[in-house]
Amino acid sequence: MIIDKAEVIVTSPDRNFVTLKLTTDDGHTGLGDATLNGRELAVVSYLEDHVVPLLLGRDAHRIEDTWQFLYRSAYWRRGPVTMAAIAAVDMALWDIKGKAAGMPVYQLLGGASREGLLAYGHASGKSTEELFDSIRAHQEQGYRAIRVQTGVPGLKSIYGIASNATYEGMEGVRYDHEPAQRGDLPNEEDWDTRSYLRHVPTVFEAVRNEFGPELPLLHDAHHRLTPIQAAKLGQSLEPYDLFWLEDVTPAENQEALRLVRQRTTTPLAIGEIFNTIWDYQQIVREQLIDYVRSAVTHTGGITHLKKVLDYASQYQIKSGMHGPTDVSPVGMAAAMHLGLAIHNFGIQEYMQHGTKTDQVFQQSFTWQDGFLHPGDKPGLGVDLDVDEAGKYPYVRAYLPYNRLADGTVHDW
Ligand code: GCO
Ligand code: MG
Repeated sequence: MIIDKAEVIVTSPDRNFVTLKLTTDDGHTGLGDATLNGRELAVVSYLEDHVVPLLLGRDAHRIEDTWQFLYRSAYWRRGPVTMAAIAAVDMALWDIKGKAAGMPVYQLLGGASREGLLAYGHASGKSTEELFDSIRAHQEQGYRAIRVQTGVPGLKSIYGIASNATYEGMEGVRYDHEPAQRGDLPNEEDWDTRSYLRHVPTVFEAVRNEFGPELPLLHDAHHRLTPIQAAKLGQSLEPYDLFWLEDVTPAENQEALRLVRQRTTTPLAIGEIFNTIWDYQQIVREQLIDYVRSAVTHTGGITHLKKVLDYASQYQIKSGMHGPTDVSPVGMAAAMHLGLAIHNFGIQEYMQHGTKTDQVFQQSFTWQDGFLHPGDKPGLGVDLDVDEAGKYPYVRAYLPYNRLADGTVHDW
């Protein structure tokens, strides 16, 4: 089973997606997600200019060997561009192997460890009233776990708030951060940590009073706090029993989480911008986190993320794979197969793709009563309609960024 064709397909149905399609000499095809939000074309070039020539003529069955070859032969290791490109190759090879075996990928990973994957969605509102409506709309959609983000008094715009509050069926809801502004330069947002730290606990108090103690609630601080501020937030949220508090400090400094950990029992999740097992080395060994947030797409594919999660499992740390709409349906399918197979699954983030995206990518997963399942089609279970994809050319898009009141750039 020799790889004899490798194509990189860029399409922008509701937002940009980069997909690698591999074809073997015996006619099997495999898809891999290589989407890196806001820097998509860097991965396209990495794949087309540097990886595709290395793939042609290789045995498609040799997944581990291909991974090690691409990783080690580059010499310049790691980083989001490299690891997204390797991830796409890895996913496409698992897809091919599944199709060749006539089995869904989760069977090749050891079979199902559960019936379905508990998933959480993103509720948000500028006001408490809007937030409550959004939580109810998510519950009607079947979500049994909900991330809560709100506006902060005095701030104009803030990460994670839907800019269009039409919640019925959630069709048309757009979050500030997705898709990144299309065809434009990045939006500038504002930030004030003290107002945020004062406001957020009052929101969670209101949500608990309205929705009761059972509903699993999550919150994302999006890398904005210092360790001491993060510790303070974790403490102030303890009465509201969060499922997790995400990305409290910037991801570069693993040690920052020590101080946070020593001072709060609020569970911590981190890792959506990590790309290798080495980014997790210290925080897993020292048990500084509870959930691994990496996406299959940004962490070297199924092969590598499985190693991260197996390592984490020794410390009772669970998965909480990243699943925003900038992970394509192919990347989401890979996450679902991996999540179904591993023992230490925690929760899956699930934001629904738009209708145009669903027309480009035909998917076999199911979403029922708050649980996802990748389906039983051989491989990953996703097909890409190339003609449909061709209708939507790439649109340059940036994520927003932050400045403090005095003009200083702050973590977004
Ligand atoms: C999340 C993330 C996303 C990121 C986005 C950037 O928890 O889902 O924080 O919303 O901001 O993936 O491209
Ligand atoms: Mg996040």
